[in-house]
Amino acid sequence: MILTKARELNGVIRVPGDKSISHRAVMFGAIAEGITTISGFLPGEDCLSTISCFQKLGVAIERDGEHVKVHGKGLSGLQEPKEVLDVGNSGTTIRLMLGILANTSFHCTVIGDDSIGKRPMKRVTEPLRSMGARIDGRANGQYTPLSIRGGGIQGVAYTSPVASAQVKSAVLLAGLQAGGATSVTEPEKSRDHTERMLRAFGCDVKTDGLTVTIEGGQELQAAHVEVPGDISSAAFFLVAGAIMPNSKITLRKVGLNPTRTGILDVLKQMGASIAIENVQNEAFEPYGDITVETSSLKGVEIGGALIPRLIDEIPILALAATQAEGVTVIKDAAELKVKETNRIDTVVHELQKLGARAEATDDGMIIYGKARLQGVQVSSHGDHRIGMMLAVASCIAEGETNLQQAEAVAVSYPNFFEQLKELQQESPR
Ligand code: SPQ
Repeated sequence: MILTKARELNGVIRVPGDKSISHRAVMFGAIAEGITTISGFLPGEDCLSTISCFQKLGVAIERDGEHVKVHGKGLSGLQEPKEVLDVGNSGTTIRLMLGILANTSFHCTVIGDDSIGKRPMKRVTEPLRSMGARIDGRANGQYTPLSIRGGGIQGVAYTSPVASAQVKSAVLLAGLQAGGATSVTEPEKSRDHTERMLRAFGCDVKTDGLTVTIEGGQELQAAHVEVPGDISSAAFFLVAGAIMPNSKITLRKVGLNPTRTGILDVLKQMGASIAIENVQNEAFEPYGDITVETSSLKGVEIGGALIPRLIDEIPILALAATQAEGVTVIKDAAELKVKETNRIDTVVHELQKLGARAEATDDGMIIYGKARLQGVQVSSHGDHRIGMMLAVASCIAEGETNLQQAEAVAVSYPNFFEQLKELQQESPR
């Protein structure tokens, strides 16, 4: 895809539904009693993989655009699939689904694309095995293909070495079906969509600091889920609006769950002009409208407990750092190495191609501002977030940027390029 430098970005848009919440709404609806309805569902490839896997497990799911109806089967109603369960590119689908399958008496084989084949699965297969699930797979259950036959699982008190919502959720979803209580303790707090949604489906889930506990044997009751906009998708336009001249962008109904809003904290600290309005707190996930305007940014240090609150936004924050005065240091983010790509290496490599000064470190990166970017051939490497970061970079880069594997953005943001174009065509403010 050939992208050219933009003059300014102006307008009001609604970003698509939150990916993490969309996945969970389908999965929890599938194992609940009754019919779950979802509005604002993200029709991205990852969430469509979740629908397809649960359909293969015998769940009737109807979708009309962003509206989804899930005919719940209850906790013990899933059926042995006749085909392999293919999660495509989605880490959330495979890890949470393994937790759900940990107590089924039947057999399943789970696969994904090349990227999924490189992502570590022991972080979930190990605790699930310790609960009694029988899981096998390549490299002793570290990589796909995985095969699972659950049944007879017992609660566990699990201390996770990583702050990961996928690990926490997999163990809690198994715990829901296990004998006794299950608790998960993490080193830092990861996103808490699973805990919030389980409560919305009628479950008792206790949170005490970094430990979450659930009693086995609870039934989920179908619910209506309204999915707010995805702050991880909004992040691309938040940075675009801040680094582009003469720009003002408003993003409507964006999820503001505090475990996800690290991007807002950091952009404000960098000096970005950001206003949040119309905040709604009654739903189980808060949301509001965010407006960003052209800003002068300065470098910052990002690490510690902030990292899980913005882990998926680091690629686009790195681009913001190339346009900030001074140095930005990102540390404690080794988890970036096991995402859709090694996001430390791909971000640094692609930004360097565009003329930025960036260095990879063991657990993050160092970026020196302020750089004048020059359009060249770049690649998403099949990683949706790298693709969108590079598309935003093309708006400020001189000349033409040739983005390879642009189609990867459909994983989480199918109408990204349309909205980017829309904002370029709005009349100046
Ligand atoms: O689903 P997947 O492929 O893992 O997607 C990513 C992303 O960038 O969209 C990570 F690559 O988001 C994860 C996120 O990094 C989604 C997620 C969730 O919904 O629970 C949690 C985070 O991963 P983790 O490993 O920290 O739990």
